[in-house]
Amino acid sequence: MERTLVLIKPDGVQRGLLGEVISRLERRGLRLVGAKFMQVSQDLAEIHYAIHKGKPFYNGLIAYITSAPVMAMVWEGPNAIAAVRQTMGATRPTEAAPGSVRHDFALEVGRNLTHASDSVENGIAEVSLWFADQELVNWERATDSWIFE
Ligand code: DAT
Ligand code: MG
Repeated sequence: MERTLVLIKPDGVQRGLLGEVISRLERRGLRLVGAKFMQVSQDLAEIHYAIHKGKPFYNGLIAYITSAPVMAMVWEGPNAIAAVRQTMGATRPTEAAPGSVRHDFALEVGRNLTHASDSVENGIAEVSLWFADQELVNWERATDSWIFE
């Protein structure tokens, strides 16, 4: 079972797309493990996006993610990393597959609505960066055996 950190970024919150994005992840069959609505601090933003430090878009990226609240979540399931990246779509909305969140609701790479971990290892690291252990809920869903083989 994989776990992925999902953020609905400030544009998604401001545009009232929380329900839309969460609904897609629920319908996909993923299981919610943790969620919090929060303002991102400068420190957290810089650690989360450390890999992009020095790139031309870095300052704008930090300003964007700290500009308004985000919805931070952990979702789990078999192949959760690939499944959620697919549901969100490619980084550039104009390259995102039709039917994906970024295709259906976004136009610009700097306003692409969501974040999702890009590997199992980064999923583990990002979940522990954003959530304390006691904020995560281990539970079984009544429908699990109809979704997880
Ligand atoms: P993703 O969010 O799909 O994992 P990423 O990790 O490569 O993409 O980049 C993180 C975020 O940085 C991305 O969601 C939007 C922004 N970004 C990436 N490349 C960019 C670019 N060339 N110009 C502007 N913003 C960019
Ligand atoms: Mg990324």
